[in-house]
Formats: sequence, structure tokens, C-alpha cells
Amino acid sequence: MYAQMVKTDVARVRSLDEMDPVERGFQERVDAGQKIEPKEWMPEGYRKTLVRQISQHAHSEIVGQLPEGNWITRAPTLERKAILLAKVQDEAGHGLYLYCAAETLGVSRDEMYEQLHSGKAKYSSIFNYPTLTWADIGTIGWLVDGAAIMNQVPLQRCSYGPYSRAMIRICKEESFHQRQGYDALMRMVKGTPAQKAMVQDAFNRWWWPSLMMFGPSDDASVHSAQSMAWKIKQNSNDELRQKFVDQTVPQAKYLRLTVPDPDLKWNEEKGGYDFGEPDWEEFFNVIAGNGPCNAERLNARKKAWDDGAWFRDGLTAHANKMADRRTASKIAAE
Ligand code: BYC
Repeated sequence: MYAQMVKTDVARVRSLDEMDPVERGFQERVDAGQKIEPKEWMPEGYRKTLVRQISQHAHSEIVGQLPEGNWITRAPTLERKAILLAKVQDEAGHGLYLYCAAETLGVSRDEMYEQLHSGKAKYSSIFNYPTLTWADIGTIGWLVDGAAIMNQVPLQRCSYGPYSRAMIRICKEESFHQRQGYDALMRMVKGTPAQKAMVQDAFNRWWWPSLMMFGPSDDASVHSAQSMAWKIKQNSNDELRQKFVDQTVPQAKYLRLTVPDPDLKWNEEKGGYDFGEPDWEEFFNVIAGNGPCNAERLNARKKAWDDGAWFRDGLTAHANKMADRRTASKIAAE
């Protein structure tokens, strides 16, 4: 029933009647819930949208290691340190599955890194905020991984096969991440008044940025209509944000935390919470590169890339040597 978005400021999705037969066949397969696989025909816009979203998602996983990595050496116990190490390693794994999924669409890993390092590609706004205390680590697990699960469970049903399959494993690991975060906070809120206050402070700082993870409101979301027509996205940004609030507020109450939103109110009629508007000016500022930690995060990634140059050079030299040897022994055998 849909097709490629016409490139204007307003997202317009074309009807089946407006498509040529090949495109129509593609859309009908998507509408019927069939998976699209790498070597199959796809509209160029579909391919580009996936490369954009999957690579941004991969970058988010890799950059997302940085705020938590900041606390590995300062975790309060050996057990918490082992858990945090495992979580941060999982995020590296998620990045790798996702880079592989994007590569199936014809973009190279080097190109994707270049886009990240030059600031052309985005990564999740959430990772541009600092982790000031140990409570931030629990709060990230609870809220950030919680928001990620809310967003990523529907992505398991994405129409593009490699992305949807990568999501299945990622979601399983995100569930563990969320539970470890909540568990760390449960322990802290049962502790001293200072520990409880630390959790409330972290919650106050991470609540609004977590709501922004779902993207701009639906009326400002340029890609949603077409992405939903292609079944890349299954839900709009506002739908998922609402589900996240409804799920998370009772969890906050269980921790005896106050949600930092004076407009938060249960709405019996809609069966969900009404809540305040995130500060969209702050959001657009952060994704434009001007958040509190954007420069620090990008510099850390660029440094890691530069520091790894000797290793990439070594691997390339070794691969070339092996290829030369294979060619030489083939010639000798002829
Ligand atoms: N941050 O038309 P819209 C994790 C951009 S990692 C930055 O609604 P779309 C974890 C958007 O890209 C979780 N930019 O876009 C890791 C677009 O700009 P461009 C990461 C954002 O794509 C480590 C513009 O705003 N999750 O869980 O339809 C430790 C207009 O937006 C953001 C994913 O990447 C944002 N929050 O919808 C712990 C999930 N929101 O590209 C945890 C996959 C929007 O035109 N991605 N923008 O320059 C998606 O589901 C979708 O891409 C989004 C946005 C819902 C994020």
C-alpha cells in the first residue's frame, strides 16, 4: 500500500498505484510480512534508510560504551565490576552485529567509521550526557537500556532480515542490562539517605534525556511515515515514548523515587499517563553536536581509531603476504 517517500520537507508516502510494477511487488512483499534479504531488489530509498538507521544504531552501541566504561575502575564491589564489564563488552558485540548487518547493504565499515568521525552520522543523543556518580550507572541500565528494549523489541520484526535477526540477540542481552541496573538501584535505595539522594539525583538528570531517545515528536519526525510503510519501524516515536512512560513510572514508584515531571498524571480514559513535553530545543542542540559531552565522545572514538592504525596496518600486511604466497604456490603448481 505504500512506497518511496518523495523528497520534500513533508514526509509523503506514495500509494501502490503510483509505483512501477517492481516497486509494487516489493511493497506487497513487505505488506505481507515477508523478510527482505541482502541480495534481493530493494528501492534505493529503503537501502539508504536502513544504512542510516543501522549504522547510527551501531555507532550508538559503540559510543554508549564510553559513559559506562568511565565507571569500570570505580565500581563499588568486585561483583558490580564484573557485571559492568560484561555489560560494556556486550555493547561492543551489539555494535559489531549491527555493523555487519549494515555491511550487507553495500556500505563498508571504513565508510561508516568515517561518517561517525566526521560528524556526518548521528548516534543516540543519550550518550552525550555525563555519568557523574555510581547511581548513574544503575540509572542507565534501568532507563537507557529500558528505553532501548522498548524501541528494539519491535525492530525484531523489521522487514530487513539481517537487522531483525541481529535484534533478537541484542534484545535478550538488553533485558539483562536493564535488570542489573534496576538491581543496583534497589540496593542503593535501601541504603543510607545519601545513597537514596544520589539515586534521585541521577533519576532527575536521566529521565528527560531517556524520553528523548525515542526521537522527536511524531509531527517533527521526518522519517517515520516512510519507515513505517516499509516496516522498518513498527511504531511511531510518540507511541513508544508513551509505552515507556507507562512501564517505567510504576517502577520508579517501587523505588520510591519522584518522577521529575510536574505534569505527570494518570489518565484513566486513555489508560496511560499524561506527561510533560521534553525540551526539544535541548534535544536538537544535542543531536547537532552541542551537548555536554559530544566533543569528548567523538574525540575518544577518533583516538581509538588512530591508536589502532598500527594494528590494522599489521593485519593488512599479513593478509597481503598470505595472498602473495597463495598466488606464488598456485603459479608453482601450474
Ligand atoms: N539521538 O525522523 P526521525 C543502546 C535523528 S543504543 C540522535 O524520527 P527515525 C545502548 C534521526 O536520526 C540505542 N539522533 O528518525 C547502547 C534523524 O536525523 P537524520 C540506540 C536522533 O530514524 C549502549 C532526525 O533525528 N538505538 O541501546 O525515523 C549502552 C529525525 O528523527 C535521535 C537505536 O539506534 C536520538 N535519540 O527515528 C546502553 C534504535 N532520534 O538521520 C544502551 C534504532 C532521532 O535524518 N533507531 N534522531 O540525520 C531508531 O529506532 C530510529 O532511528 C529512531 C529515530 C527512533 C532513533
